[in-house]
Amino acid sequence: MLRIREDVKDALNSKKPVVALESTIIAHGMPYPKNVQVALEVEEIVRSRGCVPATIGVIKGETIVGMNEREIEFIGKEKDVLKLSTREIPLCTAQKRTGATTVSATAFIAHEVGIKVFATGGIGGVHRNVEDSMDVSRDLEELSRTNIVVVSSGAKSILDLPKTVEYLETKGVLIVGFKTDEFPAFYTRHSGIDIPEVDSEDVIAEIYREKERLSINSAILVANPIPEEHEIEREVVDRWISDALMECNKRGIRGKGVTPFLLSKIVELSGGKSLEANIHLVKNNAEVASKIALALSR
Ligand code: PSU
Ligand code: MN
Repeated sequence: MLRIREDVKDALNSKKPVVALESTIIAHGMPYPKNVQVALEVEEIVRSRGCVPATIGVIKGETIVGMNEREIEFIGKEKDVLKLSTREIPLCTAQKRTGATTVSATAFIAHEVGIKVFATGGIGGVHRNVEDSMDVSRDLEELSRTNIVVVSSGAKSILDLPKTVEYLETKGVLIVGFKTDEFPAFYTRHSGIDIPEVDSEDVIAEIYREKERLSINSAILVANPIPEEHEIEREVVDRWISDALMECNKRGIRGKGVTPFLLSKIVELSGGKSLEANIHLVKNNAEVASKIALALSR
């Protein structure tokens, strides 16, 4: 059971630009009602750039590509929403349940229907205590076998960023910095990790085409740093993160619960400051993703 919204279907048929958006950031990444408001504003940004937004999620067993306003409100408000990585899509649909799609599940579904560009906030990655937990996000594995462009502001330093970048290399995921030569660390523009820089959406479109010619079927991860004026100082972020991680360990939270717990704890510890930064970077990613989608449709 798959439903593609009419305007998304039309755009895909006529090779017009579409930008996929994930729903875990709505259901598990930001508090209600701000989450719904932001999701709708992000869609508006994509539209205003001449692209069609397609927010992806599962509602009562139906996989939806291009959720409408009512559905976005529902997934943002409802308490009993599963967090879906790719493997849990059938678990959710078979039982007619509601689930929000993470980067892995969104990329998978978007690619299935022919969408080439996907905007998000941050991707999952290798967790800091990976030696003990073996916690490596499914996002990385899915990006290694999905031919799609993902625009994100890097990954949060709740993760081990050097290991995350190494893992992506091992798995053959090309990372390019959009007007930066450093992998961005979500709230901050800098991580000290070098990546190749590209300076325009046209170059990214060309890289995508070259990759298709070579039949390399992995993702391009476009690392787009948070705009300078919304960046938060490194020391401040580090404090929130280490406090949040400590609380997470103390409560014995593991597995899928870790990322949502840390995100909401950081919002709490920062008095909402982290949320504001998060919103700005997501919007900025939607803009860049729209430009890339346009370049790919030319
Ligand atoms: N990082 C963020 N915000 C998010 C997520 C990650 O800064 O909302 C979400 C994304 O949906 C991502 C998922 O795909 O968390 C990764 O979860 P996990 O670490 O359990 O793989
Ligand atoms: Mn995990």
